[in-house]
Amino acid sequence: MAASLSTDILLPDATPLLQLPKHIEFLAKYGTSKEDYEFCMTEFLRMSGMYWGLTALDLMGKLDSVPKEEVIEFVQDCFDEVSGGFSPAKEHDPHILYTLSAIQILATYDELKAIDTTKVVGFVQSLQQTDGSFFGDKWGEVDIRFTFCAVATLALLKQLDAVNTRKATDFVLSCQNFDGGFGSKPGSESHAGLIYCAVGALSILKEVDRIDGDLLGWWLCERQLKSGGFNGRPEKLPDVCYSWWVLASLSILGRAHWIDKKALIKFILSCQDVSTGGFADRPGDIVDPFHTLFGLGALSIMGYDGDKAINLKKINPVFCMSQDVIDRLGIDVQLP
Ligand code: GRG
Ligand code: ZN
Repeated sequence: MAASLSTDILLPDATPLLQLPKHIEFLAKYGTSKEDYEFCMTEFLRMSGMYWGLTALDLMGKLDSVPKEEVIEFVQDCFDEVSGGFSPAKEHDPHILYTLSAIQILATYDELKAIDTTKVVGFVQSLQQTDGSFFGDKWGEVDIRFTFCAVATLALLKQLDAVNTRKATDFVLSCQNFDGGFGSKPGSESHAGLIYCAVGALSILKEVDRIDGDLLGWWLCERQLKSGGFNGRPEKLPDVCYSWWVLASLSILGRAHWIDKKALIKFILSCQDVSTGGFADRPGDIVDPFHTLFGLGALSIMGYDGDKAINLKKINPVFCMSQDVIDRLGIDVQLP
């Protein structure tokens, strides 16, 4: 366990219980007053914001606490019929990040029929480059995040063969560093979020065996600090979202039991705001749907069930969606 207090935090003395009814209330209310400062400032990522909130609600069995028709209409309004991609909000440009979020939302609602999915497949295809990498959109930025989004979108649509999967695998492997981790592109610094993208993509591509799970597993375990939380790279502060990026990666590698589970649970529970509901990155910070999903997601991977009235559903570590949705679609990825 790596630790130096300058890059760690002290937890409050008392650890709150898991506040599922509060989290449901927080997410169901989020965005209902469209004038809220924070809501306005996050328009550029609205589609992903909806995916985070809806998936968290689904994990708590409360997807019905938001009006489904309004959500589907929003997703349809963000569909660009010309390119086949989705934008984060109306009047914005399509991008692979929001295309995956849109497809995840529709898949969760069992409403993939609400759009022309052949156009979406065409959009993803159009982004693949000759070295196997993917652009995020027409402007040509390359990042391993976009590879994950591309293969995850196609897998959810059961169209993985529409792209060159051998080259996509080669590109992912080319982003691996000497320390066992992965960066955003070849030669870039290892980071837990990007490792999740690499390992998740390899799981979908059924090529997890191409990496050294012990070496990468060790790098990931070293992200756990004395507080119990994980950071995303050495010498950085712990943050609840890394509970997901690190633990989901370890889970895909079959090494989730390598961490101190009790300490991580304590850290995650300490990041709840017990009066407003929701999780923050660290104890006492402002809560948001992003950290709420990834806090609950990590608890679900660990099988944590602190509330008798509401159970957390099982989450799929690759797609970050309820396992029952992945089962309903009959999607098969490589897991231990
Ligand atoms: C479906 C769950 C899901 C994800 C879609 C977009 C995506 C795929 C994954 C994002 C992965 C991620 C969090 C990447 C982070 C990239 C990065 C280099 C962040 C650095 O951020 P800093 O410097 O954070 O603000 P730290 O914690 O390192 O200080
Ligand atoms: Zn975070």
